[in-house]
Amino acid sequence: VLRLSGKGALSIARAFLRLGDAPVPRRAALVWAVDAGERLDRTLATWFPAGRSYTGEETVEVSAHGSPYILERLLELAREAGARDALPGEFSQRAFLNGRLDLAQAEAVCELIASETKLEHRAALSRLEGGLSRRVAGLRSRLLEISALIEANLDHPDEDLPPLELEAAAARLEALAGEIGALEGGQRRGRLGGAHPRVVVAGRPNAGKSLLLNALLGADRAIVSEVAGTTRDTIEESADLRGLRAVLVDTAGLGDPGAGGPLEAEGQRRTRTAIQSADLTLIVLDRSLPPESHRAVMGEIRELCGEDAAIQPVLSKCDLPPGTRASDIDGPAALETSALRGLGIEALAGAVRQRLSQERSPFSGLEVGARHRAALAVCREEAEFARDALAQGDEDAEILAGHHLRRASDALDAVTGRTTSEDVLREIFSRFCVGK
Ligand SMILES: Nc1nc2c(ncn2[C@@H]2O[C@H](COP(=O)(O)OP(=O)(O)OP(=O)(O)O)[C@@H](O)[C@H]2O)c(=O)[nH]1
Ligand SMILES: [Mg+2]
Repeated sequence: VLRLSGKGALSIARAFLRLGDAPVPRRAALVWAVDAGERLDRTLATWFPAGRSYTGEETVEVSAHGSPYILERLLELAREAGARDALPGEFSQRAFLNGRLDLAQAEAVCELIASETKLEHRAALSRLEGGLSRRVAGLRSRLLEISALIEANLDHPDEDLPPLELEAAAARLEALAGEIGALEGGQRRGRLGGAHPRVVVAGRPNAGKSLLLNALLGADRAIVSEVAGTTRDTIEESADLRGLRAVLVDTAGLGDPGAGGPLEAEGQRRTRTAIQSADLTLIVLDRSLPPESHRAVMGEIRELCGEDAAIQPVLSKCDLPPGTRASDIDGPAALETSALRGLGIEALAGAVRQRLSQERSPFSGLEVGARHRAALAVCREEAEFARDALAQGDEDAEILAGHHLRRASDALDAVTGRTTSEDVLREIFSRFCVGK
C-alpha cells in the first residue's frame, strides 16, 4: 500500500492514477496506474478527504500488486509529482498533531504491530481504543479535585482547613495512589512494557556476586562456592526491590581471559554483553582485598557502561577485615555489604531502586509501555508524598501537598502527550516503521 497524506494528495495521485472526475470519498475504486502514458498496474485506490482520514489530512491510499518494480515506479511517480518520502511514524505523528489520536493511542499502534501473543494484542488494542487515556483522564480529574480543595485553602490562609478535611484529602489520595499502582502494574503486560530494568551483578571471580544476588533475591538461586569461576553462564531472576520490579543478572567473573579455557572465555563474553545492555551494573569488589586489585575490573566495567550513572560499586564481605575502604573507590559512593551476614543488603536494594527510578523518568525517551509505566510510577509517588504531607499535618502541609499534586498531574499529562516535548515526540515516533 502506498499512502499519500497532506494537502494536495489527491492532485499528486492524479498524476499517475486514472481516478476519474469525481472519486467517491472513502470508497475504493479499481483504477489504472499509468507511467508515461503506459499502463503500469491495476490498483485499488481510495481517497479520504481532509478530516476523514487516519492522519486528519487529505489522504490517498493505493493498493498495488507487490512487484518491487511497480512499487518503486509508483514511489518515483509520486515524488516527481511533488510528494516526499514519509519519515518513520510520520503518519501517526500527524494523526497525533492533528488531534486524531493522543500519544498513548499513537504508541499503541506501534505495540499492536509488535504484538505476538493474544494478551499483548488485547493490551495494545485496548490502549488504541483509548482505554488507558480514559483512565488517565479520570485519575487526572480526581487529582485536580483534591488539588483544588487544598489550593482553595491556600488562597484563604486565615481559614485553615479543619484537620478532618485534610485527613479526608489524605484518604482520597491514598485510594488514588492505589489505583494508579494497579494501572501501573497492568501496563507491565504490554509486549514492550514488559521490559523491566536490568541490574547486572559483575566483578572479578570469587568477589561474592552470586551470594549477593541470592541475598537481594532472598532466595538461594545461584550456586556459591569458594572455587573461582563457579558462575559460567548469566543467570537472570526477577526481583522485587522495595516495590520496583527489576531483573537481576548474575554473571561470570571478569579477568584473566583464557586462564580457564574456552568455556570461561565464553562466560566472560556473556558478562560483557550483559553489562552493555544493563540499566545499572553493580560492581562487586571484595573489600578484604587491597585497592589495587579492583582497578582493572573497575576500569573495564566503566568502559563497557560508558558513564558513571550506570554503575554502583559494592564492597562485599564487609564481615572480614578490610583491605579497601569506600574512599579508595572512585565514582559513585561505594556501598558496603556482607551477603553472608545479611548486612547492607536493604540499603543496597534501596539505593538501586532510587537510582533506577531517577533514570527512568517519564520525560526521557523510553520504549513504549515503559514510558507509561514510569510516568504512572512518578504520579503515584507524588500522590504518596502529598498524602504523607497532609497526614503529617505540618504547617506547610498544604503548600507541599499542592506542589506534589501538580507534579503528579504533570506526570499523567506525559502519558497522553498533553505536555510532551518535541524531542520526546521525535524519539517516540522514530521507533515506528516507515508507512505507519
Ligand atoms: N565472609 C564472607 N564470604 C563471602 C561473602 N560473600 C561471598 N563470600 C564467599 O566468597 C566465595 C565466593 O562467593 P560467590 O558468591 O560464589 O562469588 P562469585 O563472585 O559469584 O564467584 P564466581 O561465580 O566464581 O565468579 C564463597 O566462598 C562465599 O561463601 C561475604 O559477604 N562474606
Ligand atoms: Mg558466581
